[in-house]
Amino acid sequence: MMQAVYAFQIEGNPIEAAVFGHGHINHTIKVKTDAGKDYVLQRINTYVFKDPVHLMENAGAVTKFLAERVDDPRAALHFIPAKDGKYYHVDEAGSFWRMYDFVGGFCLDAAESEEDFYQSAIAFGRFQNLLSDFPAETLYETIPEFHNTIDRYRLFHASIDADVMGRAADVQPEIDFLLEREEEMGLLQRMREAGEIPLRVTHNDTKLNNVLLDKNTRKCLCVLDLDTVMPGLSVYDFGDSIRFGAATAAEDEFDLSKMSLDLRLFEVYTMGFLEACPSLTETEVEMLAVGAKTMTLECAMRFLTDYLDGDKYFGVQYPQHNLVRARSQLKLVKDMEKKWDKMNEIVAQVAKQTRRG
Ligand code: GN1
Ligand code: MG
Repeated sequence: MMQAVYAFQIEGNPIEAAVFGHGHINHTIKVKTDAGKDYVLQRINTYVFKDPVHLMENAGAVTKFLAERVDDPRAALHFIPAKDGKYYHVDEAGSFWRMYDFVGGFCLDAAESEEDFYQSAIAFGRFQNLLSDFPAETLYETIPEFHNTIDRYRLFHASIDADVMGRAADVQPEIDFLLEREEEMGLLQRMREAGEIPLRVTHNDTKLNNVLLDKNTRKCLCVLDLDTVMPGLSVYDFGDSIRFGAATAAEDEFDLSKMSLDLRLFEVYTMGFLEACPSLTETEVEMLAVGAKTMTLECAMRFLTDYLDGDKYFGVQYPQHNLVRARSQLKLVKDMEKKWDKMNEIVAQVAKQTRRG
């Protein structure tokens, strides 16, 4: 690890290094130097991210673009180049490292107030808005077809047909529910192909815990974890935040009666997102609720596909874990269908308040 620290262009000499945060994917270390500087050093998980060079090119290009457009230097991650000028270092063991400035602040795993959730909406809306004239097509797809719902259905069909674990018969109601919505859930993808909604830079992991908040003001500073930054649709990012943050229960809640959509939180997030991202087109705004439903249903389908495949992608703590997750997400979809008109009314009303012309 020390070899990795010295590979980067740091100020001063390292005097302290300690494991930092509780990420499950990358290994993170905080480094202090005798010049009074703090850095974050990360080893990228190359099992999950097969193409770390392109991943870092994406992250480097996006953060550079952001840094040129914000006043507060803490509002964009600042990667430290290695001594060879690249934004990563490969050590003798083949491990892949990167480093960025540590600017303080904190992250939350769950919102403690509406204001916290609002701040995450501002952070992701601002991220989207600042990148609205970034050429999205120049970014690499770090995970190809990540939110191509039509392609996710193709994989789902293949898993049902293969039924390698013999689990399909027991989950027929869930399978039927998903298949009944196949046509409807391809809508965003078809709109994207027809050029009706623009290709954007998307974050793809728009959970509250990827937002850095200021210690003193508790306001958002910036968005973290740029590993899945890719070309995509703005409504995906909006939708995934709703799926995770506006739900009344955890993603793997067993008691389905606890799972529903909190309309107040939906409204709060919509307000923050639209205020911070005036560059969304009319059509994108009209599709926000569709984005929330699509991301939730797609996530349910990914969990169920993995359950049918024998739990190869998502980590599981018990044999039915992916099925429990799929069912909780499907319950959330059902609740969205019940509240569908209300969701769209909220979007229209917030749009009227926050957007002019
Ligand atoms: C995975 O592990 P985490 O929370 O960063 C997944 C997301 C899913 C999420 C569901 C790269 O994200 O797409 O929404 O699980 N990330 C990847 O909990 O597949
Ligand atoms: Mg993540």
